[in-house]
Amino acid sequence: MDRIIVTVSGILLIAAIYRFFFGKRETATEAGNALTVIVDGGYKPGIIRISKDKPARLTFLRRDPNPCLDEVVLPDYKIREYLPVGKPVTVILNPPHPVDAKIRCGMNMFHGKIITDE
Ligand SMILES: [Cu+2]
Repeated sequence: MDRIIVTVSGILLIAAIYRFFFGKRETATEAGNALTVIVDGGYKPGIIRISKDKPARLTFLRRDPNPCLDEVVLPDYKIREYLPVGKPVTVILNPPHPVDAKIRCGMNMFHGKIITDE
């Protein structure tokens, strides 16, 4: 019996480790026409999928007073916006969209990502 428990917990542990390193950490959230991104210890959702040929409207709502998150930068769109705490800020991303666009804070410490539909 003990041996079974050890074997089973061993297998579960290996599965957990495998998932940690190789599993998809976060799936993309479809933005549709508009999406609100919560800025709180990072960007939530962290991976946003937008339509290839359509403008996308992203509203950043900052809840985190950490000064690190004062600004949101979308370098691929040449956008840099100040985010007051609790006040939503909307940016419009116009096509052509880069395949993989970055979202980051002003100091390049927090990151998110925008990907496009094929
Ligand atoms: Cu920062």
